Amino acid sequence: MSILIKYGLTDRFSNEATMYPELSIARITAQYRGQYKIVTEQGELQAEISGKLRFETTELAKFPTVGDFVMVSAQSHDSNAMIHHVLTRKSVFLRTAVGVSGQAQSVAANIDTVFICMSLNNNFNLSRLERYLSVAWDSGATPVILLTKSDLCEDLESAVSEVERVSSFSDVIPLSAYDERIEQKLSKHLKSGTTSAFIGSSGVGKSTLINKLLGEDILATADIGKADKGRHTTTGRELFLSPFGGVLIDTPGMRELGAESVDLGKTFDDIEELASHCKYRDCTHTREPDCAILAALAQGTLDRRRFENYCKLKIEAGYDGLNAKEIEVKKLERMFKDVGGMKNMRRFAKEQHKNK
Ligand SMILES: Nc1nc2c(ncn2[C@@H]2O[C@H](COP(=O)(O)OP(=O)(O)O)[C@@H](O)[C@H]2O)c(=O)[nH]1
Ligand SMILES: [Mg+2]
Ligand SMILES: [Zn+2]
Repeated sequence: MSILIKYGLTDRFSNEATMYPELSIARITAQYRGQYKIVTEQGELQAEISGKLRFETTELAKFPTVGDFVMVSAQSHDSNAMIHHVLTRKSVFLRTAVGVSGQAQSVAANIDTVFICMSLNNNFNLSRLERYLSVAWDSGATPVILLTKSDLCEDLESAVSEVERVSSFSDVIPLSAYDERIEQKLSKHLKSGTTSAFIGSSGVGKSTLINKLLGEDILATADIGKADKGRHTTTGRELFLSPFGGVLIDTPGMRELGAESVDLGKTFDDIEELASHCKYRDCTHTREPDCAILAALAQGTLDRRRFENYCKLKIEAGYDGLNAKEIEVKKLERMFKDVGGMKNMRRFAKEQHKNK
């Protein structure tokens, strides 16, 4: 099998690549200080962005990132390969850049599955989980919930059912790093050629799990600390091929991912469905007569904590009082805040539409 197919190359990218017959296709496997590591059919190479691509890339989020498929020209003897184009992304995780612009910056691209990791001891928090789910659905990847450190949980069954109640569209998988054959528990989601990212608070066991799935201790975990400097600590900027199939990415914590762009409809489908039964279309669910949400809260069929978290995320994302269409526009505006503005936004909206 071709190397790149193992690394997740699909027809969608191969077809787009035919637009650049003079260049070769590659996937970015790591990024560090303006330098990239890429994998091509010929193996691993160092690469950098061509001057033209750098000049033409006006939005931070469009710069090549880990997971991108790119078009490169081969290196001439002892110089780096050049990245000339980024192929259209299937999904992307964004975070707001620190510093001047506040523009979104991409963390990882072309992820199929995002494993949201929450540990079953002190990290268990349904509101935080709902937040992760909202960001994950918005990225274009499919979230799967991993309840880690199951060895530390006394009542696994009720923990799992509590989580299932707030995540109707996602698989929920409890596991422990001490389990035999973790790869089998995740086999449905770790197919060869698929890319998975692990997100979750620091300390929940992401790196430990990824090491198990890689069959060797490649990533630094909390246990190793400073004693072993050889291990990778640059998490989030590197992807790895698992011997069990699939490509794995460790990503930075949620504090960095932010909740500026979220998909609440998928995470809170029950609430949005209820709201559609309110008498007034612009019901604020605070005091209106015939409000389906207030009724459900009073009856106890809708959990108050969940509803309050929904409202909080809506406000945080700036979606409060907006309908679905207005939210889409808002997301686009934010992406192009201080760059090409409306013109870029329309072009992007068109591309998105074409890719659907
Ligand atoms: N009891 C228990 N501890 C675990 C498990 N997985 C990881 N840990 C411990 O949790 C700590 C944090 O793990 P780490 O993989 O560095 O977490 P990360 O920050 O999410 O990458 C380490 O001390 C691990 O040994 C597990 O399944 N059970
Ligand atoms: Mg880690
Ligand atoms: Zn209402």
